[in-house]
Amino acid sequence: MSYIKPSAFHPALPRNKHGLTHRDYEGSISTLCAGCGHDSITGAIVEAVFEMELEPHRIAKVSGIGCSSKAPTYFLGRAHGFNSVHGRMPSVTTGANMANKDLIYIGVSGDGDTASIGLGQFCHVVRRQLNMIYIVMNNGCYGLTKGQFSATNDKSSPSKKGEANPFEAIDLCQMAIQLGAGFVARSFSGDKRQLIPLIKAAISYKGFAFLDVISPCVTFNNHAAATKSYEYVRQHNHAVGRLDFVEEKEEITADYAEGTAADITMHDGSHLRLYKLDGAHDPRDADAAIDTIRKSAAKGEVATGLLYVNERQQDLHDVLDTDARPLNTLPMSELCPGSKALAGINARLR
Ligand SMILES: Cc1ncc(C[n+]2csc(CCOP(=O)(O)OP(=O)(O)O)c2C)c(N)n1
Ligand code: SF4
Repeated sequence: MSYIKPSAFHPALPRNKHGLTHRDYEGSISTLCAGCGHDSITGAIVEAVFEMELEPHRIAKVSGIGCSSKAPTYFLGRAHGFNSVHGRMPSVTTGANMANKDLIYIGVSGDGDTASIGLGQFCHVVRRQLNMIYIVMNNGCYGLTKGQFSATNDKSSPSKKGEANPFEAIDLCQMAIQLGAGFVARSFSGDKRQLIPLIKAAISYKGFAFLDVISPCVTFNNHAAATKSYEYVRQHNHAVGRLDFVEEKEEITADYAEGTAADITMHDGSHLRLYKLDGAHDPRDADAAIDTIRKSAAKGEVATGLLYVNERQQDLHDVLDTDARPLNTLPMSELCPGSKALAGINARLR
């Protein structure tokens, strides 16, 4: 089976100022489970970049490991891409950005990739204020390795076997604000009306832009007692042996107004209550942003929208006062000062 999309398309498809169609912003066909929230985020990224009329070759996609980290394969097939190591997307992106600051860096990670193995890397890329968009596709579990709890899974939320999670969740948006992120937002994969503008704003932001997107895992949020659940099918149909069956599910969408809350029914019948911030929230106030997140959580709601923005953030290149030209464009004569200059530096250190 080929996952390469056919290149033929209708000649009347609208083209942007670069002569590119929507198709030119897509990637290969997704191999994720049907209905996975990560595919909806992929769709939102394609839409945002197409509408912004960015040239795909000006973008670099970097990810770690996980179903979420596979997602960059499914968008911007003409962009640069690097699928790195579990939890190490931030350091790889830092290296790439140091070498060429002229590209737009879209980092894609999972809640396991970021809040578990990659937590240290996450903290340091935030405090270094790397100019990038960091998207966490947050499903509260390790989807790729069969649904173990991740560190963002809510306390008491049951696993597919019905075991309650005994630990408090890490709130990545609160952490990002505390560590100095300049742009922090939260959204839901099925709410394109909110998500696409947030992605556009994050791309336009100079500095570290963090987007935590709640993204349901259709396969591992199944409740054990549900007759259509993964476990139930396995136990009650011996004919399928140990083959894993992933039932096709519909994408969960949400369309609700600012200043209102929406009750989202997940695939396992559990509920997620989203509250969309309105004009009453001042995103320039970091303390107020953390307060809003905490007060919403205390009411059993997840606050979504632009939580915090620092309009005067310096990025890492400003802090380090690097050359205005990208490092990869400097000639060898400038990059290497020669052995005489090196001998002088060494002499000063003796
Ligand atoms: C160093 C290392 N440790 C563990 C793994 C196994 N592993 C692969 S993906 C993953 C978790 C993925 O979870 P998440 O980042 O939340 O992504 P999701 O699949 O849920 O989108 C783990 C533990 C690995 N690939 N590399
Ligand atoms: S296992 Fe979960 S996170 Fe992974 S592709 Fe399937 S639905 Fe998505």
